[in-house]
Amino acid sequence: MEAILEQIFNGVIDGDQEDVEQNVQKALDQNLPPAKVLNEGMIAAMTEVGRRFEEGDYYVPEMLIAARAMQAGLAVLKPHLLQADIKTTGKVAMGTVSGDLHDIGKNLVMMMLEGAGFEVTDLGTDVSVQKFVEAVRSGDADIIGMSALLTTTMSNMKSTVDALVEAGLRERVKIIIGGAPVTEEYARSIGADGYAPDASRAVALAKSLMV
Ligand code: B12
Repeated sequence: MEAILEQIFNGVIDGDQEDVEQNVQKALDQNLPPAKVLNEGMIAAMTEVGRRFEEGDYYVPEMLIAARAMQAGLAVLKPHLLQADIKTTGKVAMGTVSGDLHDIGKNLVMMMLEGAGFEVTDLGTDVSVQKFVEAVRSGDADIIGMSALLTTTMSNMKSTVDALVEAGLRERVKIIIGGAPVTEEYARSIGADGYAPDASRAVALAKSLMV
């Protein structure tokens, strides 16, 4: 791995915001592809952070400062992940489901969707079923995107799909879901229109649902 990617990886793990910002900029100056910086530097680091948490080597505060460092790096990377002059292909409203505060993955998916020309509304984190339903009712979304990182909050995706059916709004919108514990099979089982394991495949999925 390029030395600079290793430095970014270590910076995220150590939660060193300034270091990550500077090294992401350096990597871009060295003409490394933004997607490589993202995947091999930052996302790989968050996977390692998750592993350390699972092993009991990291606690919530370490996880949190790593997340902040990742977000600082993402801010530097964002303009480079976006491509200019693309026509809008649809409206997406994205949120992390009720009870869940993880938003790095959601934000990344939103960034990539924006880059692909979608008009994206951020419903935030800890989004209630009602708020998702309102976003559809108000006509602000062709697609609803739900993110969940906890096995305990995933079921709120099903509650949202069920509430949309009950409100007679299900046919008006496509529903896509994602997040670490979510699977294709789960998406099918709750009646969502699709699942994607990462942000670039989320874009391909959203595009495929707009045709
Ligand atoms: C950072 C982090 C935190 C941060 C979050 C900061 C933030 N602003 O997001 C903080 C410290 C707050 C946190 C808190 C907690 N966390 Co946490 N956290 C993580 C960690 C390390 C990384 C998550 C992350 O950002 N990954 C990087 C992003 C880029 O990946 P991603 O989110 O998976 O998103 C990608 C895809 O999934 C997909 N995607 C995501 N959303 C969507 C949506 C759609 C529509 C689509 C199509 C695709 C898609 O595309 C994304 C981009 O490629 C994970 C470990 C892990 N490996 O996931 C644990 C993890 C998710 N946390 C965990 C736990 C247990 C908790 C806490 C309960 C800990 C505690 N005791 O308090 C709390 C819960 C707080 C709450 N109510 O939400 C567990 C969950 C276990 C489980 N199975 O339920 C994990 C898996 C750690 C572990 N290995 O045990 N956490």
